[in-house]
Amino acid sequence: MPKPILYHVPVCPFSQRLEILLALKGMRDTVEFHVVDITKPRDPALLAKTPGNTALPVLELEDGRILNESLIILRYFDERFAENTIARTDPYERAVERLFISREGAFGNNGYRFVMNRDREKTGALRHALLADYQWLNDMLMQHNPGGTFLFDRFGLAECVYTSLMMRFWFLDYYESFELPQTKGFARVARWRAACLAHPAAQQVTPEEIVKLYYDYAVGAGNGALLPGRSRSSFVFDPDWPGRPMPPKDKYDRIASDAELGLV
Ligand SMILES: N[C@@H](CCC(=O)N[C@@H](CS)C(=O)NCC(=O)O)C(=O)O
Repeated sequence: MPKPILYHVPVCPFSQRLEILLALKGMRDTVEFHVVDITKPRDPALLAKTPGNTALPVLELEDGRILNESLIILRYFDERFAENTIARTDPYERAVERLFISREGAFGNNGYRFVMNRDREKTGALRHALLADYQWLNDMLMQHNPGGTFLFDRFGLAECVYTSLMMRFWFLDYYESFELPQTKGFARVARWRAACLAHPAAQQVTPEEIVKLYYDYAVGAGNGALLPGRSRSSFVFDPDWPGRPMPPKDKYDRIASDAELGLV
């Protein structure tokens, strides 16, 4: 039987959120996954499916129709495989869930801008901006479920969306020694974050994998782009990340070589 095909980059947070949703629904096998290596020129046949857009994930339905944007595909999966709905069904809760999710783009951007920065003068402001996002999440969680763990009674759509981003932010723990302040103002979001990171449906990536693969982001190059003096991106599939050493942390001072990163 034909299945929908998801063209994706497994280490990308926008792909992982879809994997988390399918795992929660127990439906990973209903979708065929095609892995794309973004360090290589893109297959023209794939590019032709999404004119004007190169970003992944891209979903191709059995009849050839295309969808992109992870949040759109997320809801499509939830509605199409509706036996076990993950989004809230009560209209008010649905609205709160949407509001909570509405900040994910800014949250992701703030984390990525922070890791990619190499100007020490800007570090404080970038840290501050990300903490303001966590503060907003803390306030939302306090308002809607102060004594609980998740936004509602279980790991839901909001958690699918944010967990994969918070897992990418392991790169901030490593390269920026970033941690949430251990204060009352962040206690609720810290509890939520810990439960999200530990959830069994969200174990597709590890901190070691993220720190190694995202080294190039930490020195300013995203999406598989090549840095000066380097012939390979830290995003390459071969050599695979488990065999590579942990990257150096001195991102403000220099860019490590292919050899030092175990890429040749
Ligand atoms: N807003 C998009 C973002 C997707 C995105 O940025 N994907 C990255 C990988 S993490 C990508 O495909 N980069 C390669 C490219 O844009 O050509 C979504 O949520 O799906």
